Amino acid sequence: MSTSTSEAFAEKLKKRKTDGMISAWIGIPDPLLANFFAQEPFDAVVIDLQHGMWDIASAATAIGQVRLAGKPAVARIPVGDFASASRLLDAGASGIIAPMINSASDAEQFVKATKYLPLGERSWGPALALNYNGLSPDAYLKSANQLTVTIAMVETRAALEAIDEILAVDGIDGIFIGPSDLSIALSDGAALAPNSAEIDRVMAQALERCQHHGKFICAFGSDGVRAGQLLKLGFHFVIAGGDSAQLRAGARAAITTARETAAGGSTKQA
Ligand code: 3PY
Ligand code: MG
Repeated sequence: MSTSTSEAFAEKLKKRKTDGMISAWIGIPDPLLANFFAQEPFDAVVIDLQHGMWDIASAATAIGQVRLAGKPAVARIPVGDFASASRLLDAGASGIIAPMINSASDAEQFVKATKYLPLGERSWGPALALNYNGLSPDAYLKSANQLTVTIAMVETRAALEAIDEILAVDGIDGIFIGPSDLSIALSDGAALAPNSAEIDRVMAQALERCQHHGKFICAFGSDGVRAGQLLKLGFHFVIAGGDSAQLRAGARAAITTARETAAGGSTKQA
């Protein structure tokens, strides 16, 4: 169940053999919420430790809840918190997203924490990961670098300038565009415009650089429409809004339907 799905996930992304994955994105720090989102037809669930309010123990439990639901779990770490990156892999995450990777040197530090030798210097201790994937310690040591993905966020001017160097780092499997921070960076702090034409242009250029380097590309989409546009562009892994937005939209839709039905308008089931 969860084992093969979670392990196949990294392989599919690395080979870019996917029609485009859509992942949940969970910031509300409740492992059971992660389990509920994993029941929906998402291809993965991201646990966001950067802007979400997770601590490491609740995030580890959430990863278990996602795997219990048969889905791969990915974790986004806080800026520069590479120590947590290896702990979250130990807890069974199939991938780590690191924000604000601005140079080849940042990317190398990130790889050090997430890949075993010879690619990096990940330290040994994958107790929960072994419980979920059923591999022997030796088999896990030999395969973990392939079975997990190390994803660098590109969301600053410096990162855009260094994108080829970041993509060239052995062990960086793909990049993730953060359109909100990128829009703030490109406007020198004047605007939050993650869906602007300028961001679209940068997204297309980043996709082209990833194709050149044979690596995959992911991005945050604020809703389903934006996620669909990114998939159409050729992105391999996208977000269709975070948990709080999706929960509130669902609640709003139910209230609107109830009011319309009570008023004798639409009787359509939600
Ligand atoms: C961004 O858009 O900056 C992100 O980091 C997505 O959450
Ligand atoms: Mg960001």
